[in-house]
Amino acid sequence: MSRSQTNSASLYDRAARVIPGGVNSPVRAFQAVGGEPLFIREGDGAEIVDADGNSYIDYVGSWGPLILGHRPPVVVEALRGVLERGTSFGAPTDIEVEMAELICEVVPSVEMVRMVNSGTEACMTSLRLARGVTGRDHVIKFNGCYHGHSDGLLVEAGSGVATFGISGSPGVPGDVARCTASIEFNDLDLLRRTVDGIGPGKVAAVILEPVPGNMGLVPPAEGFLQGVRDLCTEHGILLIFDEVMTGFRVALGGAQERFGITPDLSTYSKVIGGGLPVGAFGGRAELMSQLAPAGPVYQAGTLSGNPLAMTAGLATLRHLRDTDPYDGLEDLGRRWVEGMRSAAASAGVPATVAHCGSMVGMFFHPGPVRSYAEARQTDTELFQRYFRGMLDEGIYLAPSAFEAGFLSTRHTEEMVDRTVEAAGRVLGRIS
Ligand code: KE4
Repeated sequence: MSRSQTNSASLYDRAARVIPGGVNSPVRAFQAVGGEPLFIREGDGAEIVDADGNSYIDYVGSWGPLILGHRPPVVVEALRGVLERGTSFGAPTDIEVEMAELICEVVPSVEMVRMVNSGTEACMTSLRLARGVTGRDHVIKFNGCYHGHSDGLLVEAGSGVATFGISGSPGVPGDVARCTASIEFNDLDLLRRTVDGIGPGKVAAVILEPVPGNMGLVPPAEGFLQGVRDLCTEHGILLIFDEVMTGFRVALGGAQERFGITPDLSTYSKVIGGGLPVGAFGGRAELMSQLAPAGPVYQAGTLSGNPLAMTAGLATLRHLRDTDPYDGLEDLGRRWVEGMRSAAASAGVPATVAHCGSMVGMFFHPGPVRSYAEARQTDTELFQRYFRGMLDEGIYLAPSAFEAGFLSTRHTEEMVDRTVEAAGRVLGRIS
């Protein structure tokens, strides 16, 4: 049953005239799944309603921030309160001190934290800090891991053992890309050879998503994260955990708590803003105190620590700390995986299904899927048809085979079961 999309279509037509691609972030354009994007009118709990009044169970959750679902009362009430004080002062406030204190309380590796306005800014600046502190220029990232769109991180694997990156986008100078190597995830030997290939004392940082969600969900292999940590320690390389997606989601203390790894720097966004624009990065005081105005590494932001974003984020993090929903989210993620595995098997569709807490993922491929190279071998054409079928069933998935899904504290077992039943019907029809 195809649902009316008249209003979305006319909004998209207008948008395309005045916004590049009709959207303010490329993945929203549905290019990876075909057709035109839905325009969303409102959200409540685990559900959203589009411009034509169609409702969906939402597994995007604004790409991760909404771990408490849409319009959680604790956040809405807190925002109502802070609006009585104002929206922005361009001066320090008590709220951002409380936010910094809470992050430092919950994440042992973070002794100091700087607020910014996006995950891109957090990752970009954490690299600048790592280079400034070590005096080294090269950084290593992993294919399929996304750390925002700053020049030094929009880099693809170069030729051979990727000691030198190549620009992943027009506008990124080759000289910038050459300082970033991008290699396959879950391959410790390749990382060791890449560090050796670049040369001693040259690599400032290794940055990674500890549980990648930007190539689809690809969990770290047993021992991989510890191996990266040990290799960085051995070579005086700073390890940066990009916890923009995993932070406060896969555990209160993020992936570093879940896997027991201590990075040198960590980046955040999404959950810590409760749906408002925010980013942050933090680490040991000896590193963070090198940032302006305390130290020489420059970084700044007009709206950094914005009272509205801090208020929404604080309300979210305090609620997570005080209610500890993580066991429930883990159980729901497991239910989703078991249901999806069974639905795919019943339809005779090879699938690799995984979760890490409330992050979920399904590849149409017998698996295993341990890297971006393997993720790209999955059946993306089948995913397109699956995505469309699920939309018709009232299930809103990320519009790309290379994204993760997100559960919230407002998703119920009944919703997950309904989603699994829908998947069974759709896969039975399209395979
Ligand atoms: P932003 O600049 O989009 O706030 O954050 C960049 C970023 C950094 N690190 C990780 C691990 C991320 O997942 C992201 C952004 N995530 C994507 C979703 N895959 C945002 C969606 C979009 O680009 O519209």
